[in-house]
Amino acid sequence: MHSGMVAIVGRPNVGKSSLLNALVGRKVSIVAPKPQTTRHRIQGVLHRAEGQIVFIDTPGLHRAAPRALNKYMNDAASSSLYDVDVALFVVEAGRWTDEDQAVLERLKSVTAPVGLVVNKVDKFSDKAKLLPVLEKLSALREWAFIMPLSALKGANVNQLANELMSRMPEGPPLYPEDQVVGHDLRFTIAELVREKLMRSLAQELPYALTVETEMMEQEGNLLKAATVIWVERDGQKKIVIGEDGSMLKRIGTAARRELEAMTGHKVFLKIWVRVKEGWTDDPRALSRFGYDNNG
Ligand SMILES: Nc1nc2c(ncn2[C@@H]2O[C@H](COP(=O)(O)OP(=O)(O)OP(=O)(O)O)[C@@H](O)[C@H]2O)c(=O)[nH]1
Ligand SMILES: [Mg+2]
Repeated sequence: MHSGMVAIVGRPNVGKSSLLNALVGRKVSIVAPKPQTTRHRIQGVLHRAEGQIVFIDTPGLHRAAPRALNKYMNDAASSSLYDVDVALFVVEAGRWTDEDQAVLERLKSVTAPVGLVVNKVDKFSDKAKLLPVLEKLSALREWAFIMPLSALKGANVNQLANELMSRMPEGPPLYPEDQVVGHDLRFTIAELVREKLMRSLAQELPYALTVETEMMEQEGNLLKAATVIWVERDGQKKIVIGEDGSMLKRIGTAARRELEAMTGHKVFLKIWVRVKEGWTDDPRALSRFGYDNNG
C-alpha cells in the first residue's frame, strides 16, 4: 500500500476546493464564486486499490489581511505546507496576480516537491493559446510536474490523481476505507449554510459572518439541526434575514435540500441570526467559533 498527504494551496478563487471535490469524487469542501470561501484546512481522502491520498484543501493565501480572521486563514494555509508528501500550487490559466507571486515566494521554503496545477483551462477554447501560458509558468521555478486541467469539467483530474499516487510513499492507510471526509456532520452543516450565504449575499457581507451548529440530533430517519449565523452588526442581521425572512428562508431551503441529498435523511434545519460585535478581529470570539490554529 501507498499512502500520503497532499496540500492544495494557491490564492483565493483559483479552484482549490473544486479540485479537491473532483479528486475525491464528492463534495467535501464548499465552493463559491467569491474569494476567501474556504476558511479552514479541509481534508478529503482518495481511496484506490494501490493506495490512499489525503488531500488538504486550504484557505486561499491572500494579502490585504487586516483582521485576525485573515491571519488565521493565511496561517492555516501556510502551516499545511509542511509535513506533506507533495504540495500542489493551483493557479488560474491566463491569470497571474500579485497574490500568485506571493504564494510562489512562500513555496521557496517548502521542502516537499511542488506540482503546478493550471486550472480552468476550459476557459481557453483555443488550446494553442494555452501553450505560451504554460511555457511562462514552467520557467517560474522547478516543478515536480505541471498539470493543466479543469476541476469544473473534470478534464485531466484523473491524470493528476495518477501522477500523485505514483509519488506517495509506501505506508499503511491513514483513514478507514469508507471515510472520504475529514470533518464531522456538525461542521458540514455549518459550512453548507455558509456556502449558501456566500453565494446569495452581495459584496462584503459574507466576510462579516460565520456559522455555528448549535444543536444536532438524529431521530430515526430525521436529522434535526440548529445553526446560528453570527454577524458583526445589527444592520447586517436585517440583510441576512431579508424582507419578511425571505433571504433566510432561501438559504435554509437550499442548505436543507443539499443535506437531505447528502445524508439520505429527512432534515429539519433551524437557523438563527445573532450579533457578535467585531468577532472577526477578536481572538476569543474567533477561538470560540473554531478559528483556532492551536486548538
Ligand atoms: N471555468 C471554470 N471555473 C472553475 C473551475 N474550477 C473552479 N471554478 C470556479 O471558480 C470559483 C472558485 O472556486 P473554488 O473552488 O471555491 O475556489 P478556491 O480556490 O477554493 O477559493 P477560496 O476557497 O476562496 O480560496 C467557483 O465559481 C468555481 O465554480 C474550472 O476548472 N473552470
Ligand atoms: Mg476553497
